[in-house]
Formats: sequence, structure tokens, C-alpha cells
Amino acid sequence: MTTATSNSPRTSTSKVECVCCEESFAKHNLYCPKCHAPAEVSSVVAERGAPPQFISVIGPSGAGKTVYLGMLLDMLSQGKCSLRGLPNGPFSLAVQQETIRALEQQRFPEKTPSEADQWRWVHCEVAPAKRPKRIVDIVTPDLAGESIALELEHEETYPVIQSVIRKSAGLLVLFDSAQAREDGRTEDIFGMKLVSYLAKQFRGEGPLRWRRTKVPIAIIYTKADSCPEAMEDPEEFAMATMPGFVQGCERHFARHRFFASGIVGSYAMGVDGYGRRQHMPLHVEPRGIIEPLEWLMEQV
Ligand SMILES: Nc1nc2c(ncn2[C@@H]2O[C@H](COP(=O)(O)OP(=O)(O)OP(=O)(O)O)[C@@H](O)[C@H]2O)c(=O)[nH]1
Ligand SMILES: [Mg+2]
Repeated sequence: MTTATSNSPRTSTSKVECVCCEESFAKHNLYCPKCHAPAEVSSVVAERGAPPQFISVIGPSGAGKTVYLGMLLDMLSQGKCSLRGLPNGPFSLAVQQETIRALEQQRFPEKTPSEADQWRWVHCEVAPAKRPKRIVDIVTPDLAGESIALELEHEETYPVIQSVIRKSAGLLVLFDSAQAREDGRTEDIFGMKLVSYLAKQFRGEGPLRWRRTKVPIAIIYTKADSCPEAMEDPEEFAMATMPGFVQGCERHFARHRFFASGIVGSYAMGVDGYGRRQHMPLHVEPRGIIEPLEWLMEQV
């Protein structure tokens, strides 16, 4: 994709280069001392020797990032769709494993903790089924929505979020469709903050800063299994519920497209151990999961 500029991170016997911020640090560290990305991810990427593409999965807390990413990885690894994917490194299986295990038990995975050292990372080799040699190495952490919100308010609260976004060759931005329908104003404000943050990360300095970035951005309305209007026409849904965000995308992103996804075929209402009402997914029926990534990969 257009903006992934760096080469694959290098390792020497005693040092490794951070896959996110390119800081060189001693191998015995667990995390990059500058941006706190896990050293294991940098080592595995370096061993592959292929330059990775970052695809960031971002959105507010509860947008469905963990569920989407877990389901996407599971579908890629099953090899039944138009894209194929193989995870690299045992750490890459954690998000998929947790999501699928939870869904099998008719529940959803836990909320992602806000501490950066708790985030699960994924390094996955993805290629179109029809062009298996056209491999793209995708790297992404499963970020916590609360941490993204804090980073939008106070830049560099989470240096790793900034590093990952700056390095990204494509973005998957998720919003909860039911939330957008019921409280579009709140989602729109988050969306506008996000667009201006992203625009700043990609714009750079200098006289051409008014130009739109070419980094492709796929906007996904999740949970559209319970919001048919989002599934029917995601772009029109976005304009009706989040007009400020749509304008921001048009102003700053030359390549953006709206999608809708959902993984639930049917669900029941249950009560958890704390007495809280919870959705229980009885039947999993993924829709619209692969298409956004497929579109992003076509922009490479
Ligand atoms: N109906 C339906 N509900 C979903 C779907 N995906 C997620 N949910 C619901 O949304 C909740 C939040 O999903 P997560 O994937 O944990 O959200 P997240 O964006 O990772 O949230 P943080 O970890 O807090 O950033 C889940 O617990 C489910 O209740 C979906 O496809 N359909
Ligand atoms: Mg999560």
C-alpha cells in the first residue's frame, strides 16, 4: 500500500529494531522502550524478512473491534473465502482463539484492557485466494477503545497507538451501527475527533498539507445483524447518522468506503454473574467481514 515506507525491521545478535517506531533496543527487553510495542512482534517480523504492512483496527470502546478481528482471522485461516491468511508466531492466535472460544460458549469476548502491555498483537500473512503469491504481511494490535479515546483527547498518552497509526498502510475504522442509530451525535463527535487526529498523523508538514491523504480507510458499521438499515446501504446510513464524520472523511481521505458487518444470526438475552443483562449469540453467521479488508488490499 502507498504509505508503508520502512523496510523489514532488522535484528542483530543482541538488538532488534521496533516494528512500529524503528527504535533499536536490546533483545532482552520485553517491550520497545520508546513506543512499548512487544519485542516478540518485532523479532518475528524481522525473522520473516518481508516488509510488513500495518492495518490498524480502530473505533470506540464496544464498537466490536475484538469480535471483528477474531472473526476475520478465523475466516482467513479457514481458507474458504476470497482471501487466505496464516498467522505468524503463537501470539498471533490469541485474538482469534479467544473470540472463537467465547462464541462457541454463546458469549462474547471480554472487553480489551486499557493497559498497552495487555494488548494482543497479530502478524498475519494474507493473500487473495486467486493470487496466492501476492502476499501482504499484516501487523495489527487489538487496541482498547478507551485508550484510543484517551489518545484522541491527549496526544501521545499512548505512544504505541500513534506509532501504529503512522505506520499504517490502511485503516479499518469500526462503529457500532445500533449506537449510531440511537445516539448518532456521540458517535459523530468521536468520529470527527478521530478523523482530525488521523489527518494530522498522515498529513505531515509543509505547503502541501491541505492535500488529502491516499491512505485507504474502510469504515465498518458493526452489529448490522441488528440494524438492517446499515446493512442495506452503509454509506447512506453514515450520512444520516454521522454527517460530520462523513464530511471529515471526504475532506481528508481520498480513498474511503463504507461497509457493514455482523456476526450474529440469532441471540438471546441472558444475565451474567453480576446480574447484568447480556446478549448471548446463539448462532454465528458472519456477514461483511472479509469485504473491507479485500477492498483495502486492492488499494495496495
Ligand atoms: N449483535 C452483535 N453484537 C456484537 C457484534 N460484535 C460485537 N457485538 C457486541 O459488542 C460488544 C463489544 O464487542 P467487542 O469486540 O468486545 O468491542 P471492542 O471494540 O473490542 O471494545 P473494547 O475492547 O472496549 O475496545 C460485544 O460484547 C457484543 O455484545 C456483532 O457482530 N453483532
Ligand atoms: Mg476489544
